[in-house]
Amino acid sequence: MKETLEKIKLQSIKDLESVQSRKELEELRIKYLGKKGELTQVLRGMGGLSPEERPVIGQLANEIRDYINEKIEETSYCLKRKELEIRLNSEFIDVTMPSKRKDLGNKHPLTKVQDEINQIFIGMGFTIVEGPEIEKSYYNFDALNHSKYHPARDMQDTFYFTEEILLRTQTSPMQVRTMERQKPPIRVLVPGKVYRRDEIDATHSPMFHQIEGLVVDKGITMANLKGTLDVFAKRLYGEDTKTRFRPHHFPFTEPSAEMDCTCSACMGAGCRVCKNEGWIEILGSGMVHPNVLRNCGIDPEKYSGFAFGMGLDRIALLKYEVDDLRLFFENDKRFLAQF
Ligand code: 2NM
Repeated sequence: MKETLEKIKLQSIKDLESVQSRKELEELRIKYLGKKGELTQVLRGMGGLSPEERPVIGQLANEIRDYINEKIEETSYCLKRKELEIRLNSEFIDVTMPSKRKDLGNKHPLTKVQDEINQIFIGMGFTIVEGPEIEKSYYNFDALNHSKYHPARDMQDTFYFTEEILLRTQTSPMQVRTMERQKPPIRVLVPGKVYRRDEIDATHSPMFHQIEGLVVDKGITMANLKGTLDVFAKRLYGEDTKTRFRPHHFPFTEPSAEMDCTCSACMGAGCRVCKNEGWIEILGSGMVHPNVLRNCGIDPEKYSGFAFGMGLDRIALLKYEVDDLRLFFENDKRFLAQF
């Protein structure tokens, strides 16, 4: 039995030397120390030994078991180290390597034109204000001098929640709110989304963008209106741009005028962009109606003002020579990435 044990010890040393993986090591552990392992068998057979032999063989068997256990742990540790080393080498990260280019995106063309227009008016002392898209019909129509029978109030043209609550059709309700809470001098620009019941096509959308401006102070005249808007046109389209004003009608201004600019594509010579007119209509304007000032608690005997409004979408279409408004709202990255 002693010889068997010595043989087991020698064999286990050999086996342990040739072990290549932790799986093989585990197999080896089972081979010697498992339930049916070689050493376990020997220990089981000790019942047949004489009382003198038993402690001697027992001690030797225990020594060999401890020895094999120790060797297995040692080998296991070495194998783990080796595996780690291999992983560290193969999973090496070069932190100095340039990163993959991220798709950064860019500003929407409408946002770009909006920012540009905001900057021009900020440069002339205007403050940008924004307000609710869900409005009271009082702010959208009544306060702005629209008669009870004005066609824009029709259910066919405006999105109503109730008789009193609607989606604003212009940003001027915010100008009323501004005049209600702020004493002149007032110089504000109100950009934002507006809503009208339109069928979608290349030039119409039920949601679009407006920019309206308002100036109220003592002694404001049509000359201030024309001067301010002429400077705006020159800043937006270039210093050579000329403007002209044509009489018009709006409920909230009197007198009212529409402003045209010389076409920036052909400098007034006539081209595809201006449909051979040489001029492009870009905004509506006028002197704020005394009724509107009164509705907002401003005395029209003391103060006067001018206001104007323009469609951002149309200005952007012209600027980038895009021929379909829907492209601005479809959010196709291939289109938007061009700006
Ligand atoms: C326009 C044209 C003309 C306008 C008037 C006002 C207010 F609140 F002062 F009465 N805000 N915006 C106005 C005037 C808007 O858009 C084509």
